[in-house]
Amino acid sequence: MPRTEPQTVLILGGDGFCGWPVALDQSDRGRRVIIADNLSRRKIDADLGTSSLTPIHGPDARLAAWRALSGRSIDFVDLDASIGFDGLVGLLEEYRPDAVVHLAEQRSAPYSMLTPAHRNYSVRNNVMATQNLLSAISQSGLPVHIVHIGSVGVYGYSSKDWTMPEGYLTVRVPASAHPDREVEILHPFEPVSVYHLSKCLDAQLFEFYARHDRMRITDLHQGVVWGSQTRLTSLSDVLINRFDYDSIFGTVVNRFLVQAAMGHSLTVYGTGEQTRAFIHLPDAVHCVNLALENPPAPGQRARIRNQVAECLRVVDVATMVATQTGAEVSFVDNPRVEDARNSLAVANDSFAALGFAPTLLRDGIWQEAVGIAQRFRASANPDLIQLDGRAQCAGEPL
Ligand code: USQ
Repeated sequence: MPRTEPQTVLILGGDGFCGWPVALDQSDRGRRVIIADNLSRRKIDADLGTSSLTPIHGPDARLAAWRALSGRSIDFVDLDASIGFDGLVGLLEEYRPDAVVHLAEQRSAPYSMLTPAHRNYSVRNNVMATQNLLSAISQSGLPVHIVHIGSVGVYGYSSKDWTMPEGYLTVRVPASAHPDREVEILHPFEPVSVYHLSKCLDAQLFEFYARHDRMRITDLHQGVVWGSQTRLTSLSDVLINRFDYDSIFGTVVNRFLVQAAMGHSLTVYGTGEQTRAFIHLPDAVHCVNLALENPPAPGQRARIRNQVAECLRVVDVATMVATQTGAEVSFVDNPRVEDARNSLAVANDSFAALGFAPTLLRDGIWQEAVGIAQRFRASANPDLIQLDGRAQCAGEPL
């Protein structure tokens, strides 16, 4: 399939941690961008008593600042994709987007495991947002390319002595004729949380709609994101992106950076021998664009790309941050249900073939350590470092 330039891009979840920098990047490329978001991430903060380290402005202020700085407009629509099927159909009819970037999902593994209500919310919200989008596109008949942010964790994290392939596995099936037949199947799922389970269910929906409705779908299996800003979110404090460091939504590298800036020791869970895949936020934004410009053809199976730069053990990440900042490393009881140690290697050949040259943590961590975490450290709240999420959310999730 030749490289294509989408003209109009609808971004579901464009108010979130990855969605906002993707929206700015797409607008900066001269594309018409529409954000649809129900601001649920901000509402979850209010429920949990958490907040971004960086003070984030509301959508109207952000979009006005972007317009003033760039001369470009981004439309904003308040829409909950998990219940807004008619709204999605209306958006597709009104804007006729070439592509939809789908990030309208609850993205925290710990949040998805807080209570039965949070488990149910995570599955209902994530799966129904995906189903509504696919069903709305099917109804519209438009040749929309969907780019979805999935997760490496749908496969579990144990690739032992092989490299995790990009979504599909070749298996040998005993056949009546000799030799046995080789077929490619979706890589078996082994989710480690209800959140990851919701991404597995998404993947099954993509398999169906790509095959049955000839829909063009790219599923990006993304690793743990580190860093919080891009060139464009750094243009003005009104455009600044969120930076989570609490124990429910904060991802591990960013938590360590804030902990170091606060003079807190780095909270390595267990022995820190959990190996995870990582990617820098600006690289993740770049990869979304590469995926948008390189869609699968109609009738092809869902294209799965691993959006990953490298695999590292948590303890090695902590050592890197400690070396750069002088912070102490502490080993605390692991509040999560996960393997104490695992080996993991993840293929990223498909993005490498498109020219992706990732920033590695060892090359970028110093910049992050002296950057935003230092600047806003005075507003960091120590109570968020180890939050008792269950106590925080007596009520129902959204
Ligand atoms: N960890 C610590 N100390 C901390 C926080 C985390 O040792 O203070 C450990 C965790 O136990 C875990 C690892 O660091 O073993 C990664 O945890 P994380 O919170 O950074 O990331 P995770 O829960 O896996 O989820 C994040 C995003 C999710 C994305 C996923 C990619 O929230 O949206 O899908 O990373 S992946 O892990 O590859 O599935």
